[in-house]
Amino acid sequence: DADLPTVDLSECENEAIHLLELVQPHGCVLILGGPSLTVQRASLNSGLILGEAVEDLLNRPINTILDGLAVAALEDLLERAGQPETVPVAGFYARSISDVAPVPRLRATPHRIGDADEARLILELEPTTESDEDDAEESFGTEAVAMASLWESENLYVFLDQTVQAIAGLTDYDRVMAYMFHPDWSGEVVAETCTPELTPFLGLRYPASDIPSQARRLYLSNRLRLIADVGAIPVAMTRDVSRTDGAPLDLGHAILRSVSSYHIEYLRNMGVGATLVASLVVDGALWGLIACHHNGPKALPWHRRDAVGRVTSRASDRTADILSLRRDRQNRRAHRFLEMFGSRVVDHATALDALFFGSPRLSDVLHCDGIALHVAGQTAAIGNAPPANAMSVFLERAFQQAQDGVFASHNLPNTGVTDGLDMPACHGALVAFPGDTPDVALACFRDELVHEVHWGGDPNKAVEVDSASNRLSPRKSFNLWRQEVRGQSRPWDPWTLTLIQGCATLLTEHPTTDPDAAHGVEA
Ligand code: BLA
Repeated sequence: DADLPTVDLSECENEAIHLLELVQPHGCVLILGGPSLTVQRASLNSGLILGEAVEDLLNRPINTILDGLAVAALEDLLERAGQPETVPVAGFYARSISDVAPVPRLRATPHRIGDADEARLILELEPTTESDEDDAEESFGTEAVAMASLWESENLYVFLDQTVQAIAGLTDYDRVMAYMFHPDWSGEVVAETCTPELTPFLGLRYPASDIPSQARRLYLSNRLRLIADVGAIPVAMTRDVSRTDGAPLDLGHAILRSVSSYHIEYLRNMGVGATLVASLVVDGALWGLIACHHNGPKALPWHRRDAVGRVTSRASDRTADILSLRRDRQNRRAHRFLEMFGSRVVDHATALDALFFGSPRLSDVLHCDGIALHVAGQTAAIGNAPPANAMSVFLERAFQQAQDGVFASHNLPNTGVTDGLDMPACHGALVAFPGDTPDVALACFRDELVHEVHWGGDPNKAVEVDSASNRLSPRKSFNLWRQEVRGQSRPWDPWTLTLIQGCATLLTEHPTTDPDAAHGVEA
């Protein structure tokens, strides 16, 4: 909502972060294809992890490299290409066959890429230890307790607070946050737990450019990302021995994908050593993130990471429930008011009596500072409404911008509808046009609400342009930056649009909708 300077962000937005062909060095990636699942490409560190020269891994069937591998399950996964996904293949343990392998045990996680005719598997291998495997059981216990705690509160912020506590208990990250997107894709830390040495981020806002749109799109389908070491040097892939088309490899769903260097720079500037981020998805849209930071490197073992995925998925569902309960409550309240208002309209001599007298009044329910009813060039108003000489022009312009017969703005100067009009006191307006003309309108107005937004770093300098290279880079400081927001009112919730539309319709059905009949409440 804030008016921020415009930098050309296409450099950030256009980076194909799923096609960088780089992986994090704490594991390795093999690309398998063909009937015997031969290695077509490998991350350059695969040799190091599997105890063989990486060139020697290429063109080899996977069962000559790994032991204890669920090869049948892998073949099945490959064959199911093009069919609706049924049972996904979970990860499993494997061993390197090479007797010089430095790592005895591996966690293997496969997923399929490509369509039916050129399907391949991405097999991700992460070194694991026996104690990791033993920890899996304890992790399940902690997860069960975490899951149970998510059902205790119907208050969104209390619930999110319980969620970040639960995830901190499960993972031991130094900072765990719930990050909520605003309609303009800026975001806010709405729940947090962190170690006492860290400065809390709770309540801070971050501009939309911190998380570009292609990243937000990816996070909708790939709902969990881990950066084990912000300082790690990414590893490239070998050539592809199966094809020469040069089509880039899509690592969008690989947990070992190495992330954008812009984001690495961002985390360095923030002093973060490792992260784990899971998506909160509500009604099919990215609603927020559970973001975990660690001061130093941290590769959370797979079973705890999966647990975070499951807890976050349940937290998404719970968020949806809480928001829908809230919407239901608001809609019921609006509905009750409309019923009462309907009978009042019938009982009163005039529509204006119904509108301006009785209890509760529309202005109380809508929390507005002025109301005007406009019929055929005549306006009756109470409270802080535009003067009569501004009204017709205002309504005509608002009508042009109305959607489904309603105009709503909490930032009138920005919409242009008040240009040149003498209505300095009105900063927000909600207007319903029950007919298909601007001649009949019910309008509510809100005064300015001066407030402060606390940003994590100056949002005017969110993105810096390096003058030498012309390359964009994230800001260096994330210290509290206070912005005083003027010229705006409190925003209008969706239910207020329904309510004013309902009232306007009821009023026009009243036979005496005639502003001249007002009891001395003329503007
Ligand atoms: C990604 N930026 C991200 C992600 C977060 C943030 C959470 C997702 C990382 C993930 O899921 O692993 C931002 N991190 C934050 C914020 C907080 C936090 C706001 O902890 C608040 C506490 N970023 C920039 C600039 C560019 C940029 C200038 O600031 C581009 C020029 C890019 N950010 C950028 C990109 C990604 C990203 C490209 C995607 C990284 C990837 O998945 O490869």
